Amino acid sequence: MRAVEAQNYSAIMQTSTCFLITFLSCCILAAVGSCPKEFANLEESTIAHENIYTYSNVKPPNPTVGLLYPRESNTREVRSLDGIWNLLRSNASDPLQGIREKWYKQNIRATNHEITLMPVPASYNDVTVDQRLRDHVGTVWYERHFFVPSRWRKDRMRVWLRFGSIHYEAIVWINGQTTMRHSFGHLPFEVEISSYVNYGSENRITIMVDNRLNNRTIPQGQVVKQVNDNGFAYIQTYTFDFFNYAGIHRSVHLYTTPPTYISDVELKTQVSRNQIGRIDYRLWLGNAEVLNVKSTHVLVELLDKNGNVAAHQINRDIRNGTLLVPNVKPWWPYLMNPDPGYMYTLEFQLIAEGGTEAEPNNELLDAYRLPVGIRNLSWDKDGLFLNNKPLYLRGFGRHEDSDIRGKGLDNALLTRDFSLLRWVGANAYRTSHYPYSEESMQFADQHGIMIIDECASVNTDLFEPELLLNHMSYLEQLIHRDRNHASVIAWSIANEPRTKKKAAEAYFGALANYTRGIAQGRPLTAASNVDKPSECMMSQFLDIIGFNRYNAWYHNAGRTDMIVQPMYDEAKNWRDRYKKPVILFEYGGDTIEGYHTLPAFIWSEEYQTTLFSKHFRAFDRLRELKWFIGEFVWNFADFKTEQAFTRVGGNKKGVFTRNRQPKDAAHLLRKRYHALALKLDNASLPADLFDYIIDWN
Ligand code: BDP
Repeated sequence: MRAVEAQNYSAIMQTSTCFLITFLSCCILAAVGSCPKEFANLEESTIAHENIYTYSNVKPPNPTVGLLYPRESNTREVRSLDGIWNLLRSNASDPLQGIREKWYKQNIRATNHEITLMPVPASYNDVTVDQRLRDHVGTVWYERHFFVPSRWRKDRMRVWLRFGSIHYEAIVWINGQTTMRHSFGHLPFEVEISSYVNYGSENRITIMVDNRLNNRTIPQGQVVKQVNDNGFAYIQTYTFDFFNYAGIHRSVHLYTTPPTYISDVELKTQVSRNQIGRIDYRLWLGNAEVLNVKSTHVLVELLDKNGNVAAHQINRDIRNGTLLVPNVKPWWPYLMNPDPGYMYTLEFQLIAEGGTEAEPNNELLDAYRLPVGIRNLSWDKDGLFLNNKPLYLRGFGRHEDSDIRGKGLDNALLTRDFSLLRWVGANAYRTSHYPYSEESMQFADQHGIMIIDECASVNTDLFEPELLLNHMSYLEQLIHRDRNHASVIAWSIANEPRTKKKAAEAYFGALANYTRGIAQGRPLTAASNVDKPSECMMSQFLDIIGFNRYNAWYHNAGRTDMIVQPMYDEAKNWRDRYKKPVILFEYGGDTIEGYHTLPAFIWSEEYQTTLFSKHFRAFDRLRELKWFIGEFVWNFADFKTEQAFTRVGGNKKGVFTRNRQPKDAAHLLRKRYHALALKLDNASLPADLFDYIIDWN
């Protein structure tokens, strides 16, 4: 019954969405390029109720261009549009009401519907006390006004509008005109709005945000219609274990570029044994057609932490180059070197040459500067190496999650989290289960925290070709966004997809093949949760085998005497099957802070501590085998989930509470992580690691 209704609803939605797409496509095409690709001649056969596809007609997505993080320079201005916006919730049974009634054509207050003041960035769900907003399924509308100075037109500036991320689908209007559409959460998108804005006066931005998930979205979900006390309600169902927050989650920026500008930068770095750093760069230019290439050059300057020039170059090739850095200070992870996270600033200046040789009169066309860490990354069948040293990763799976803001970017929280990561001695985390903010990636670079960068494919099932296209596109946008971060050491292409299914094999074969081609010198990994490695249809395509395993929790709950041997055997089974480096991406157990039991009992602080300690024993036996390259606790902090009888106030597997205070296990983990740093990299221990007990001498 539920499934049938879900289909009906999705049919209605697809029809109305088709209408919407047709209506909008003409307006949008100019701004965002071509329409999504169709799948011609889909090859399909059905085996035992499971659709098996070959995917041979799925064409890879077009590469993303642009989207440099907005930074001020002497040719660019950046303004924040963060703050308080107006929010209007559409009727849940009529998500397209605002489109029909053209809410984007006027101030939304003129619609006479109830308006809520809403902070940006933030998830809208938990900010107010309105349950309808918390549990809303469908569209909401955001609106605010902003000024554009007339100076920008006078100076022939291009004006860009950039979103750090919106959940999920977003359509953006400026002064009532459609400018763009983007469908993935957790990723940035932008559009040039120079021809849409009124200079020297007020402008209006209206955004429709749709939080619905279906079989073809990343991640997947289903909307079902269910009878309730008032008739019926639409419910968003999903299998992933975190609350489906929605809204404008990251910052909104208005920024300018000159008419001819640096639109994109790609960096690859290396460190040679004789301490020479190498940066290979590629530049993309906007409006470069007007340039007289013969009389244009790029001035490249690398500044060290103190602002001194470490290397510089004048390059007549304005698209590619190599910069050599003598006596380089390589980027090192936290506790692998006394000065971890060393970041240079790399500046590109695009210069048009004028005047005469005797009296040159050069014009600066554009300047863009970005931080860069210089390091080597490599891997083989036995390990992962940074600056040629083997890595052992100690860290967490995490979530972007906090009280009230939900998944909204919060710099205070970010600062606290990195402070805790360093306190606990972690050197890595996985961005489970979606890309984290660009600001957090910058923090990771600066703190020397290594990142397994995961895309938003969680519990993927129903492996349709259109899903594959979206999945590829998602990874392409993620890799494009994060390729220049020294901290990124691997791409995770999925978490716990249903890889026992036969259909998963061709799907992940095609996905890994595509992703490897754009991987920018990083290995591919993913988190599998199948019991038997031989049954995983995905792991054969990966460079690093990742698995999640909950011994003494989902397996043998209450039995902390059933951890050491099973854990050892399971990791070994993965190794024996795939002959690749192996990492444990998740282990742990829910723990109520302040709940104590002796002897240890499930859900108590003692139980979490014992469970961890038993795992450490297994990890140490595994570490001796060299190919076991990391241990990640699930989870860094408690986080909100959907309402379920298995979750009391959310998932409580955090080592820290949702409010970022330590549980008992945090102190134990801290001792382990710092001890590992001492043992493996000779790091010094924090003075307060062990409390004084007695003078043993
Ligand atoms: C794992 C999932 C993770 C969940 C965790 C749990 O990867 O998202 O939160 O289980 O149940 O399987 O705590």
